[in-house]
Amino acid sequence: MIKILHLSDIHLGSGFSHGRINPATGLNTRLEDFVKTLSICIDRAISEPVDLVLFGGDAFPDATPPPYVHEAFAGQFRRLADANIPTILLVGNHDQHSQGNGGASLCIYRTLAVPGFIVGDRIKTHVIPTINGDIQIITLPWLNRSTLLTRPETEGLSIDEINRVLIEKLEPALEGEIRQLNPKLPTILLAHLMADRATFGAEKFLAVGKGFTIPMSLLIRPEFDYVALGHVHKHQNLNPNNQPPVVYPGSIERVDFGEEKEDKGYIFLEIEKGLVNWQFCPLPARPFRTINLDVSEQEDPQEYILKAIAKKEIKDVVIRLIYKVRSEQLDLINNNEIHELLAVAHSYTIRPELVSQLARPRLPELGVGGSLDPLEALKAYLDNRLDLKELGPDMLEAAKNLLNGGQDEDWLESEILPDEPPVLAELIS
Ligand SMILES: [Mn+2]
Repeated sequence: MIKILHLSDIHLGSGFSHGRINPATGLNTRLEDFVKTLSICIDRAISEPVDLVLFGGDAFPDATPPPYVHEAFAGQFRRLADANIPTILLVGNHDQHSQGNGGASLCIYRTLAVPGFIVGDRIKTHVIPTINGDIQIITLPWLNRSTLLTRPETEGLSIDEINRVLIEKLEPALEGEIRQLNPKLPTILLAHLMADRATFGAEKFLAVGKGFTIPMSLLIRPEFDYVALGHVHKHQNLNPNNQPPVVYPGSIERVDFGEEKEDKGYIFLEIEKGLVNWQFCPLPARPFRTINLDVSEQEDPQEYILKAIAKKEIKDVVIRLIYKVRSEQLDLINNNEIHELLAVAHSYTIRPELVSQLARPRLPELGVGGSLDPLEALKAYLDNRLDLKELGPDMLEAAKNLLNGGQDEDWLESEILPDEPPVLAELIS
């Protein structure tokens, strides 16, 4: 079987705000974290050794990273070249230069003719010879409107329409690659894209209404033994019946707090024609933790905050403390104490959120949020205004009259009632 390591979304050089400068190296600690995690992937590839490394795209936060970040990336991938491990670097959306074509940040590997390295910046099939047999990889980089479409083709079109035209162009291009595949060889589609079934965190669908999504039917094909994806930072297999597996490995380190609850890792797989075993291998990415508190009803907000922090594992963790507080409580908060307690965290931010007096329900019987029946609201108001007791019945009567569109108030109905709300199907199509 052919052994492959599939990793994606390295984003080297991002998330510096969650780190600090390491005085020993002068580098941001988050760059060092990312390099360390990446080196664990490369170590595994070399120690196996694997026959091929597939990188699913998004090497850096953008196409023009500073030279020292570029060098840190190259320093790790160079080890694969030294070990004679073929490597495909696919171009993701973050690798593309906004002005130009192709993968500006990764094309240097082709220009330098790094042995065994392929830059996947176009739709193309690559046959890779390995000691365990040949394998064919179709590369499908991130598509943008200038990849497949000319300007006149997209002029005046909405994002959804462009998405449709893009897929109409992609389908035959991909089909063309599939038709010329060698049916005897194991086959992988390596693609940087948003699949329309991908989810985000708490199973929210990422793709809804965002445009530029690729239908699953283009990915689930009997010709593919494995579909190696990049782009979504949460690890997931989009095709649970595994025929073929359609896998996002996810990012290797947490880029921001949106990834707080996600496991980070890479995929190790063994493949031959018609058979694939794959496994998600967790990486010791630095943990992120949000401490979310509401101290607005606390008598001793300071004590409450300190106790809540003490209960959490914060050593070497990236911490975000958010607490809701009333403005008149601010004098009770001693920031120095909080800073002292958080000092063992890798880094931290503190965000007090002022609870507006107006936002607090003054009539608890009306509840918080939700929609109110105007008459119920008026009744509750009158019940709380003893001075209006005698006027109460008349006011209610007048209000009912108004709401029923009494006398000359016909315009109320036609002007104020909103149009029929759109049905859900329209919202998500
Ligand atoms: Mn991406």
